[in-house]
Amino acid sequence: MAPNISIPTGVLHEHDEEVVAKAIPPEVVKPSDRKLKLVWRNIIIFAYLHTVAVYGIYLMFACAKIATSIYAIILYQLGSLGVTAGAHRLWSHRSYKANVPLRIILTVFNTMAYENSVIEWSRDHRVHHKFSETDADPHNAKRGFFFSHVGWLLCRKHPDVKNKGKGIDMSDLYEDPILAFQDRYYMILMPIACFILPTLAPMYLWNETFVNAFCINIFRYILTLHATWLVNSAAHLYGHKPYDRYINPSENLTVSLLALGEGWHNYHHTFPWDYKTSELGKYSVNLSAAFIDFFANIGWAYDLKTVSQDMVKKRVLRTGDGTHEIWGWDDKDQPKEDYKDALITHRKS
Ligand code: ST9
Ligand code: ZN
Ligand code: ZN
Repeated sequence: MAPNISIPTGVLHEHDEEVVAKAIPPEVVKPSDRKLKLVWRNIIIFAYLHTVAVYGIYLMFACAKIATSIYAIILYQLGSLGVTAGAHRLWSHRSYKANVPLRIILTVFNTMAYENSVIEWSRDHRVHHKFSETDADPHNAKRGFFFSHVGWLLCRKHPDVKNKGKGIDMSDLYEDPILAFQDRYYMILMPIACFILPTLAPMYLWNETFVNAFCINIFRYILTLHATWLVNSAAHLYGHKPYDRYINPSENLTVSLLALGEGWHNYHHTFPWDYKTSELGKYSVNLSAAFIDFFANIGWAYDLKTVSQDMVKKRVLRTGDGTHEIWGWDDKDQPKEDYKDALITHRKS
């Protein structure tokens, strides 16, 4: 059931200096706070993983069994679903509810993706939505493509992330025993689910070599990471803004294809409670919605939240950039009154 009120996304309008000044009190933001405190452990680990991943790509074409590559692609999809349908849509945004078996499946998938525990991931993500594009946003896209893509994982967080993040309510997730279990035993569960079992399975099931199985699995992991990170970087920088032209998040098809439907980011930041994270019901560009709909059909997912067409239309006309495919500025079928209303709002803003 769609709620009939618009939830503030916490997004600041670039032009609104007063709002920005209120959100980031001058005493909190000092130029020195942005000084990078590099975490060399992470830099070295990511450099190593990327080198192995590149070798994994070579092995896929040079000597690995085809089954190993197909298996890696399937694991990429399953792990990604643990992030998109799990950590993101179910747990960070509560955009639908899931029964215990589905929550267990999603937690297993999520652990295969190693993007930190659901509780840690969701805390950062709730902070990201509430303080988007400010220093309190863990991957503040105003600090550039590299920082929002991966740089933020290679240095200490800005003090604002921790200070303002303290105010985020996470009690709903701590109360879920499945998530509490994952969080508590993460450093045991994650290596097993993300690295050990995915490497052993091809070796035992179809006699793949250790090197092939290991390197191709690392490639699968790095691919999942980059697909996810692109939502923070590319989808915050490039694309149209049919729903809200005042925010950075944009509609990005390439990111949607790689990230199983998570690149429709202008829509998502405007209507974060929609389980589809997009207006589009097309499963080809939103595999995560297909997954949730499937489980809704068998009764494992329920109370799916979405947004009424009327609410979308009003928002498009009030704050969109004119690129919406139905209610954009150059649509011949659009009633003249709609143009008039929209232009008046345009002038006011
Ligand atoms: C990874 C995550 O890759 C990727 C997330 C991307 C999110 C994308 C979202 C886009 C939308 C959804 C689309 C999904 C698409 C999926 C597509 C799939 C194909 N609030 O963190 P620490 C406090 S992970 C409140 O250590 P440092 C807190 O007290 C990759 N408080 O900060 C905390 O203590 P505790 C693998 C906060 O020391 C304490 O600070 N993982 C918050 O500055 C210390 O926290 C890695 O590589 C907050 N938000 O270190 C690990 N944050 O936790 C990488 C912190 O005890 N991480 N506090 O409560 C690290 O090594 C470190 O976090 C660090 C920062 C070095 C980056
Ligand atoms: Zn979100
Ligand atoms: Zn975002």
